[in-house]
Amino acid sequence: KTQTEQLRQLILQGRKEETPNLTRQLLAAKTPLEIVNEAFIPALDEVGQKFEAGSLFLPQLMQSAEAVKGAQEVLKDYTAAQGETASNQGRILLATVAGDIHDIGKNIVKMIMENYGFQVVDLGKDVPIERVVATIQKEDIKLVGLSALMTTTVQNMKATIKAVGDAGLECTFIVGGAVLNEDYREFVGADYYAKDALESVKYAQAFFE
Ligand code: B1M
Repeated sequence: KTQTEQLRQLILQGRKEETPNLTRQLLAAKTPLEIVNEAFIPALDEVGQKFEAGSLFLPQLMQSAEAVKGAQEVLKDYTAAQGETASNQGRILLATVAGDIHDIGKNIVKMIMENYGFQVVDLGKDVPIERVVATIQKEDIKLVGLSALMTTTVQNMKATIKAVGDAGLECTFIVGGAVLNEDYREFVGADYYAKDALESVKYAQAFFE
């Protein structure tokens, strides 16, 4: 078995004590983004499918998420130590919308954006609409990335974007998250749909050019 396959298995089994170490070893051969794309995402997708099919339950889903979080910390430390990139590429606010506590994807986007020299104002998860509006105003934010993982919370994404407009603030919105697609982007009134972290970087670079 390859190490990548082993990491996938550890995540599936929710073995959170073991994922950081294996991730550290894998960094000798893979980039952080390769580890995300080849191990984290496929494993979490499989966990999500099994959860939906009822062959795996919430405690296991949580264990798998924990196993990824530990591994992600390793990637974060690694990229931070590498980070000699210019850090004035522009500023972006990131938030997982109200009602939604999924933040693994948002945190990956944050890590990669920082790695590319963007300054990230991270409001975290389950962020109240008023808090997004107030921060944009206070920090004079022009580019916003919103994450939503559930069909139910896509509504709050739309409401957040609308509230920013209603407050008379002009922002460009990039949206992402497992359930998002071009149709949802249009529905919520965002400017861009980013399918992953690198696409987010691409839109941010174009925005600040
Ligand atoms: Co939940 N969950 N979960 N979950 N969970 C999903 C989303 C689900 C699809 C699983 C399923 O049933 N198949 C389902 C939603 C169904 C739907 O609405 N269609 C679901 C559900 C139902 C729930 C609960 C309601 C379960 C319950 O309690 N009964 C509950 C929700 C609670 C709440 O939010 N109010 C819940 C809870 C959890 C955990 C806490 C256990 C855990 C989250 C831990 C955490 O994030 N801290 C969890 C997990 C892990 C998942 C799955 C398995 C994996 C999500 C993930 O992290 N993916 C997920 C199934 C799935 O997605 N396959 C599922 C990996 C991550 C890297 O991908 O977030 O898509 P993603 O991010 C990508 C891109 O989308 C993009 O870049 C990232 C990197 O490539 N991107 C952006 C994301 N955000 C962006 C923002 C940007 C740009 C790009 O802005 C610039």
